[in-house]
Amino acid sequence: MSIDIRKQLIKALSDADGEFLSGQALAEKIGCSRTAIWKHIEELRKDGFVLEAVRNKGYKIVNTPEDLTESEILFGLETDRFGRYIHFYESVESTQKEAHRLAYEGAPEGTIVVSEEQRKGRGRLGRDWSSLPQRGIWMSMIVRPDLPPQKAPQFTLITAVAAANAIDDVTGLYPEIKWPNDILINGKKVVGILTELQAEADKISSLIIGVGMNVNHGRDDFPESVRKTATSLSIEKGNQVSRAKVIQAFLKHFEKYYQLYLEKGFAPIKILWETYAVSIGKVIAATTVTGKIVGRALGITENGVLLVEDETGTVHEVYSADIELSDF
Ligand code: BT5
Repeated sequence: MSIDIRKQLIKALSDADGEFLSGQALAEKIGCSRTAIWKHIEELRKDGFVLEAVRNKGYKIVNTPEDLTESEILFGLETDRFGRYIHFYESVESTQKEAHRLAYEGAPEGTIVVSEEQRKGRGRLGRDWSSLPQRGIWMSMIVRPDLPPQKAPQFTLITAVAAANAIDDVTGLYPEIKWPNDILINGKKVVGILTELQAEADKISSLIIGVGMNVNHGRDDFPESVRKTATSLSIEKGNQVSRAKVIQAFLKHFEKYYQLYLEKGFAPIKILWETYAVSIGKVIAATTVTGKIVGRALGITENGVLLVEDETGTVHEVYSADIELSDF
């Protein structure tokens, strides 16, 4: 109940757009006592919100906290469902693991798990994902589309478009998507996406979509193994970037594109995806579990499958792979 008041309070203050709201007006809007409002305002202050309180006028939010908190993600969030249920941690092994557990327990669509740090962040095929405390966005999302499991890979592409769009909005940087799950800036990886599945027979029960985004890393923050290939928004931009703003923009775009996809299918997503795609038209080497295919990336199909034409003219359908851009 009290979490509810806090959420509604943040929403009311954020909707007020810098105008003062009186304790009485807030209490009436939320349906609680003025004492409860006062108590929650104090709690927000402890969380690092800067609030101005003026006699006879009421309260307004002047500044949001530097650290990432659940309240900061909620403050200014424009979505209906995505991010409305937040499980926030200081440290977890992997947000994917927590989200899987929550999904099994019946958590609703739109639930997100965010952690300041991951001790065992993971990439595809059991690879590691470096997730330093306070530097990045380490987040998993629960999505429950009424679709067969074969559609799951399309969600990696929907997520990539939403993440690229969010970066573009918040920083003005120019992100490029490398099929299937990387976002690059100036050729270096800034985002990795991991889409996992819980399915019953021929129906998706839930998708657990993990997004790892390097936001406020300095160059030396990265482990040696990825220092040359990874980058962060702040390295590229030259200043700190608000993680909460990027999460909010991402959730807004994801909700919008997901809705578009449910209504119109993958075709409009494909067009958006192509505007950000870096590898299309180029010669690439695709390493799959069954071997390596070298050829020109022709584009993606309506199902999000990559088409690669080798030198004999044979067109291969690539469902999952690591892609390298080559010069040959
Ligand atoms: C990915 O795998 O790119 C998917 C990464 C997904 C991470 C998110 S964070 C929230 C959620 N919880 C998790 O535990 N995971 C998800 P893949 O395409 O396999 O790339 C992994 C490779 O990227 C590694 O083998 C490294 O070479 C490189 N790498 C590791 N950490 C990196 C980082 N922080 N930035 C850039 N590259 C990194």
